[in-house]
Amino acid sequence: MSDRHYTLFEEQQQARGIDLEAVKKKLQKLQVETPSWGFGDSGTRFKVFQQEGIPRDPFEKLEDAAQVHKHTGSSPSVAIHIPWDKVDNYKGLKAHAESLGVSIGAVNPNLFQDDDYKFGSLTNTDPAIRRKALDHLLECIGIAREVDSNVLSLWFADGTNYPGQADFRKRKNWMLEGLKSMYDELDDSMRMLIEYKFFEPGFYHTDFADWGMAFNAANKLGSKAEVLVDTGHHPQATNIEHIVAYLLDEQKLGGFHFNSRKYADDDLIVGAHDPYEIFLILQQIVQAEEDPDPAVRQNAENIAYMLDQCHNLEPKIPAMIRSIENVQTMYAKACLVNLEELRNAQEKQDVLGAERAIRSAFEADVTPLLEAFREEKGASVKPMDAYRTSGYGEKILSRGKGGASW
Ligand code: AOS
Ligand code: ZN
Ligand code: ZN
Ligand code: ZN
Repeated sequence: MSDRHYTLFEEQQQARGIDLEAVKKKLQKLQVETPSWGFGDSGTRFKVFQQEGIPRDPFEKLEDAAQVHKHTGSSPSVAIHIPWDKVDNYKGLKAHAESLGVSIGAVNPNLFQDDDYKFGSLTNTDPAIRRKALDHLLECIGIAREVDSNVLSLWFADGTNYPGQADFRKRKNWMLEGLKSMYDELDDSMRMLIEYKFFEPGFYHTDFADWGMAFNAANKLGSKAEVLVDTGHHPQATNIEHIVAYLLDEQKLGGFHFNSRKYADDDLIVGAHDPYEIFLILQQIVQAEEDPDPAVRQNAENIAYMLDQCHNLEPKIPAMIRSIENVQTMYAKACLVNLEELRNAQEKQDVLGAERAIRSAFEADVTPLLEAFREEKGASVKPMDAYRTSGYGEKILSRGKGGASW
């Protein structure tokens, strides 16, 4: 790329000891999955606003997701949710994805929208309901096989509202027992990611309330079970990058659900409210990618990055494009930290020097780098503009209102 902005940027980074070619190589490998449910209508408990042009079936969701990848170059797979994306022929769904230049990623079971699960799924006191929940998990393993996916993302709405409502310890053991039965059915290439969330829909307790509980279960299950960090699932002020570093060091960081939160599990556009937080999370991963320990490096390479967002007011496809761009931006910045400078400052206990090593990377304008990277990748240099002028947004209006919703 001969653009003078890029050349200038490259010189500036060289002077900071950063090799931009190496950064571009890392960017090439970045893959952030979009969620099929994020293309459907969604809302709050007060109202689901219907938008025009919403996909009417899982096939159209994949078509919309393919647009995001086409323009950003970094979202080649799509997570599906069963039964929201239930079809008669999963091989056909997989083929449709491939014809669009994407693939099917994580399979997400649904253990929260059936009346039977009112008082818990795998943690229900009724063994027949626990069995039903397990059967659904096993069904999802079968679907994963058909669509050639290696990831099962597990989120349990299981929890309670009042003290005394249920026996914490019994539920802990039922949960583990169910997960163990699922674990035993996984293929060798598969892994199950255990997501935690500190509240909601249970407001008094949730069975996987934090990373420690998910981590403990994953450890007991074995190497095919790992922790999924949803950035929206922590109390205010939680140091998520610390959790990330800890899990990487234990080789138990399975994946992410990226999104932004202000108050609760808001599922807003990642990087929209606190870009520094997502930068700091990704910076821990960049450090792990360069770790002397091959096991830590391997964990960092195998993280399943996913968005888990619902765009209630804004149009869905541009919101996904913006989100992927935000991750690209923050990852690029994270790669601009001079790790040697950081280490030296840490060794010397130079607090401000270390903090500057981190912050100076965040402050860089990486636009020239991202544009060069996308051009080389064959994506759109300016994804949002390219989508807007592509005519796709107008074309899908013929789908009308009343498309898929969660
Ligand atoms: C719920 O709060 C979680 O973030 C889940 O990951 C959930 O599975 C996802 O929103 C789709 O149901
Ligand atoms: Zn109120
Ligand atoms: Zn999530
Ligand atoms: Zn959530």
